Amino acid sequence: MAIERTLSIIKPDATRRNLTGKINAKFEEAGLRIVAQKRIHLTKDQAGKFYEVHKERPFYDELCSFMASEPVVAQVLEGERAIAKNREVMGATNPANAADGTIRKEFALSVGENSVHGSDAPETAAQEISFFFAGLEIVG
Ligand code: RTP
Ligand code: MG
Repeated sequence: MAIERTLSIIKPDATRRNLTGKINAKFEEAGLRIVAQKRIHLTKDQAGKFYEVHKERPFYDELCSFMASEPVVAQVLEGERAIAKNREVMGATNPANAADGTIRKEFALSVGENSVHGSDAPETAAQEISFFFAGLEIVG
C-alpha cells in the first residue's frame, strides 16, 4: 500500500480548549506521522476559499465565521492509507454518530464545532495541502 498524505485542521473549538496535544496523540497512536504543522488565524475570506466546495450549503456562512473565529492548527499527516485512516480516527461529522474512541466522539461540541477537518480524497488532499503549505515546509 502506498504512503499517502492528507491535510488535517484542528479547528477553533479544539485549539480554544487546549486540545492540540491530545488530538495529535490520537493521530500518532493510529500510525499517522505529523510531517508539517502550523498555527494560523484564518480570515473569513480565506476560510471561505478553503471551504468553497460548500458555498451553496446552508451552513457555509456559519462554518466560515467559525473557522475564522480563533486560530487553527493546519497539519499534513502521512502514512499508509492516510486519507481514510485519518477520517476513521476523526469519526463521523456529527459527534452524536461518531464511534467510541474517535476524536469527534471525545472532543466535538456539535456538528459544526467538531474539532477536526480531514481531506476526503487524494485530489482534495493534494489541493488542500498546497492551500496551506509550500513543499519545503513538509518534512517526511
Ligand atoms: P470536514 O470537511 O471538516 O473534515 O468534515 P466532514 O467531511 O466530516 O463534513 P462536511 O460534510 O465536509 O462538512 C464540512 C464541515 O461543515 C460543518 N457542518 N455543519 N450545521 C451543519 O449541519 C453542518 N454540517 C456540516 C462541519 O464543521 C463539517 O465538518
Ligand atoms: Mg469534508
